[in-house]
Amino acid sequence: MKSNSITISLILLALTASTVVAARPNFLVIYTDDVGYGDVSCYQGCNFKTPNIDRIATEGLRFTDAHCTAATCTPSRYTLLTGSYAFRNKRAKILRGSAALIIDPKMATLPKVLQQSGYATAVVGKWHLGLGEGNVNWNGEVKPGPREVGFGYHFLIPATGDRTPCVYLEQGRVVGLDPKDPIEVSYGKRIGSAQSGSEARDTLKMDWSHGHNSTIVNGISRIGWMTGGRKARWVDEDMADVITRKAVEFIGKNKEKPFFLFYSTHDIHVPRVPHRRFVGKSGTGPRGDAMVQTDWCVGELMKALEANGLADNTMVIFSSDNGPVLDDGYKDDANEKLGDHDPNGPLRAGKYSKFEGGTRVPFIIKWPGKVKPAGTSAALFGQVDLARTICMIAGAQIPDGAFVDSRDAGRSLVGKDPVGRPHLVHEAGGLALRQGKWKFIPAGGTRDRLGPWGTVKVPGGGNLYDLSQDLGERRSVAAQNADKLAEMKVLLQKIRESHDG
Ligand code: NG6
Ligand code: CA
Repeated sequence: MKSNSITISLILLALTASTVVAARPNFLVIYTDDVGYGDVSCYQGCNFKTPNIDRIATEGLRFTDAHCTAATCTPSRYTLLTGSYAFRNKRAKILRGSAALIIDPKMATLPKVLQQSGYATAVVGKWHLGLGEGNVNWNGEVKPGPREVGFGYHFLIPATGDRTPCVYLEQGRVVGLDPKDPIEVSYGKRIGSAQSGSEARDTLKMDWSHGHNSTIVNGISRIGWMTGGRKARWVDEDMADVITRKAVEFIGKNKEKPFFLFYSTHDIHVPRVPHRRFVGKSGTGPRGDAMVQTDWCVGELMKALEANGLADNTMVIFSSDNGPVLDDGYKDDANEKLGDHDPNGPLRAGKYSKFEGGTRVPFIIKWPGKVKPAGTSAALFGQVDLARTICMIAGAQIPDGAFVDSRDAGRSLVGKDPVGRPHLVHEAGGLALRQGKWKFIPAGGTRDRLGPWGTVKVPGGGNLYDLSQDLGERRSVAAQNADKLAEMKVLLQKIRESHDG
């Protein structure tokens, strides 16, 4: 009798445990590259349609004031994964393809905390957070890397599509490397005898406009030098298919356990070379075609969730790593074929800028049963909060001292807090600050427009914008609001000096 009741208790315990495990949601973060506020059709009328992304909004919540941390890639990604503002790490700037890993493997990260609580974790796609300890030997095992910061699986574009090395890295190894044709990468001294993009300019598939004139791979010249690894070099046209297949495989393999998948697209970063299925589909040239391709990839991921019975228990987030850019180094008709498409929507400037267009990006969440369909939220939301918020939702144990700038934004993420963050730092070279409707840009220069750029010189005291009246940041009201300006200057300094993220 006694042993029977023990057996029953054990069964009940096991059932409860498995129910709890099953209830833990999966997280799919779709992190696009250089996609602006106006590049997704549910944000405003685009010249092309993004139906799969729009469907996430129809089934979920679309934020109108959500931000990545910085107006460039590396710092935004660093913050998303570490919950620490990137300005606290001096190395978190646009990295060369030969840069060492900038996340300390001892640091608690979003994937590591989830992994320690039983999640399967993966990053598929663009990395750009450095690899190894400097002077990486690409012919051996490359580490430390994603594995050391908490990703159980990785399949990477190591830096960017426009930087060498132009090969994929899977679980620390270059995919398809022929040991007889070893890879060497250099960001200083020129290596190899192949002609560069400057020398063989008339042979290029896509001409460069600034920079991007070193090693030629797949008919496109890149930043940085690279020799060897000929069979392993990627084909840009296939990149979206390759990484999407890897992500879909990961979903299928991990359907029995909770997972965190960081799917990080190369699109719509330069060079914009979509597969021929998408060429001409947007009517705005390669930049828009790359966006149509991204939308297709999103559709494939959604299908994979549905096919594996995971759609109902997966939180899907769609966002971008910085604002939009047009000519970012290649002559790809981004300006010429733009028509009346508006990559930054109502905002000013984009990538590289302290104006809102630098960091205010599409941010959409779908989480069936938890987030009501077809909503919009005007809450001020920062990707810096994803680390703590996701770990809290997962019920993971967050170590003391982890995620220094990351707040639990769970209520805002599900649409229950219409206000959101009290303040948010915006990094673009220097820092700017949001507080409610106010935007403070300290003295100095910042980029304007979308490439080609102009420079705006912000005068000594700094500029202050009231976004409720002036979303396009056209009229500084610093003189009329001297107290507010002074208060925000002090607050920004305080955040800079202490962990008051
Ligand atoms: C810039 C590159 C630009 C892009 C950017 C990084 C030049 C002239 N420009 O230095 O093309 O690669 O770095 O973009 O080289 S990001 O989205 O990864 O931050
Ligand atoms: Ca980017």
